[in-house]
Amino acid sequence: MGILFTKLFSSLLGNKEARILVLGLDNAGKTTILYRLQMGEVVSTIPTIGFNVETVQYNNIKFQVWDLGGQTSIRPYWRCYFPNTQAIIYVVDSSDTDRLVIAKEEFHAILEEEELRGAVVLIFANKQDLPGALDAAAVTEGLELHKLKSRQWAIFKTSAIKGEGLFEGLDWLSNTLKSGSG
Ligand SMILES: Nc1nc2c(ncn2[C@@H]2O[C@H](COP(=O)(O)OP(=O)(O)OP(=O)(O)O)[C@@H](O)[C@H]2O)c(=O)[nH]1
Ligand SMILES: [Mg+2]
Repeated sequence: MGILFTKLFSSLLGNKEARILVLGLDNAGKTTILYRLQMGEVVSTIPTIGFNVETVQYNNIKFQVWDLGGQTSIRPYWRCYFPNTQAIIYVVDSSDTDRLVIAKEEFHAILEEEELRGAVVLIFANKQDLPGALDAAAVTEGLELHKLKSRQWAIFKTSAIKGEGLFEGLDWLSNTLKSGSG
């Protein structure tokens, strides 16, 4: 009851809440992105075992952002977090061309999950500051984004280290979530 009223009042005030999962292979930059969004700073990270969760208030939306560890042995646990998710931020290390195929396979496996059928997808082609980083078109091709059907998605070039592209992506996400029914 209490939660229902809180939700009702916040939607009357124009405040929405959204549960977001940040997924991607290990070392893609997920944790760096989470804290860049939340604190506006680059923090030093260690590989995530489990998750970090923070609230990011942006454009009248309260994003509850879950950053999950991306190591091979941890990826099977991602699905525990799928229920009630409105959006996925999928982070790719654009300089890690060797593992782009694995990144693609994990990406399409996630999107086959029934629980994520309604989730919108924001892709961050991260680490654009590194030499040899693939551009958005090459990452689009590598992830085979043309295969996405009946799904709202967008890709942005980012550098979490330089703080570039992240809020442009969040703008797209907030506009897309606001225009949806949820
Ligand atoms: N050059 C560069 N390095 C980055 C960028 N984003 C993250 N990194 C670095 O990449 C390394 C891994 O970043 P994390 O944020 O810990 O990666 P993660 O995706 O959370 O990794 P897991 O927790 O293991 O899944 C760190 O050394 C970061 O400083 C970026 O945009 N450019
Ligand atoms: Mg991490």
